[in-house]
Amino acid sequence: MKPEPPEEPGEAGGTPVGRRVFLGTLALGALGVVAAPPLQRGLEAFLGSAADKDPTGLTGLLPNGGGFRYYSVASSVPHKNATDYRLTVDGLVDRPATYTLADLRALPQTRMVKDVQCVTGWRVPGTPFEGVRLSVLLDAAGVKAKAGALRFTCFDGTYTESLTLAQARRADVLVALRMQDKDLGHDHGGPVRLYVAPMYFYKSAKWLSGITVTEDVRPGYWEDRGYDIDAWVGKSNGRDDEPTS
Ligand SMILES: Nc1nc2c(c(=O)[nH]1)N[C@H]1C(S)=C(S)[C@@H](COP(=O)(O)O)O[C@H]1N2
Ligand SMILES: [Mo]
Repeated sequence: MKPEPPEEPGEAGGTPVGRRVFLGTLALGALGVVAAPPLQRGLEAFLGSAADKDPTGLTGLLPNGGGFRYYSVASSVPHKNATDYRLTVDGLVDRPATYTLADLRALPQTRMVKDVQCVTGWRVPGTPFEGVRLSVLLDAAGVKAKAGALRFTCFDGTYTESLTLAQARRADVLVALRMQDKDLGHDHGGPVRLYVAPMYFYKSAKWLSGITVTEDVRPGYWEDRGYDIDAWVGKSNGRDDEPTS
C-alpha cells in the first residue's frame, strides 16, 4: 500500500510551528508591506523562514510573492550569481559539460505561460517561465544508449529530483533562467531552476546545479517521503487538479 504523502514543507524541519511564531507572523502581515527596500527584504526573509516551518501553509496567505509560497527543505541556501553559478551535466553521456550562466543565456531560449500547481493545493495561474529546453542540453551532451533517467541535484546541498529520459525530453521541460519575465530571484530558485510544466511543482527543483544521466530513476527528496515519482498534475498523488499542460 502506498504511504500517505507527508505534508510539505513542515515534514522537513521536523519541528511543529509554535503558536508564538505563527501569531507573530500574522501580526507582521497585518502591518502590511511598506516598500522601504531593506525592510522589505528583511520581511520577506522572515516570511520565507516562517513559511518554511508552517505545516498549515497559512503563512502563504501573506503578501510574499504573488501567490507563490517560498519552500526550501534546507534551512539556508548560498546565493549564486553570474560569477560563481555552474551547472554540470554528467553521468551516461559522451560529452560531460559545465555551463556558466552566460553559457546558458547564449543558448536558444523558450518561453511558455502555464499555471503552476503545488501538490498541497495552491495554484498560480498563467506564469511565464523562460529558459533552455532540457532536451537541448541532453542533445549537446550525447546521451548514451543505456541511459533511462535523470537525477537533478541542487546547490542547497539537500534537494534532489528525477525524471525519466522520455519526460525530460518533452518540449515543456525547461532549465529556467527567468520567471514572470524577470531573472529568477534567489527565493524562487535562482539563478537557475528546473521547470517541469506538466507536473506538480515539487518536480521543479530550485537552485539547480547538477544533471546526472542514469540508467534508472532514483527517487528525489519528496519521492523518498511518499510523493509520486510520475507527478502529472491531476493524475497523481491522489489529486484531481486541472492539468497545467
Ligand atoms: N531545491 C529545492 N527545490 C524545490 C523545493 C525545495 O524545497 N528545495 N520545493 C519544491 C516545492 S514542493 C515547490 S511547491 C516549489 C516551490 O517553489 P517556490 O519557492 O518558487 O514557490 O519548489 C520545489 N522545488
Ligand atoms: Mo510543492
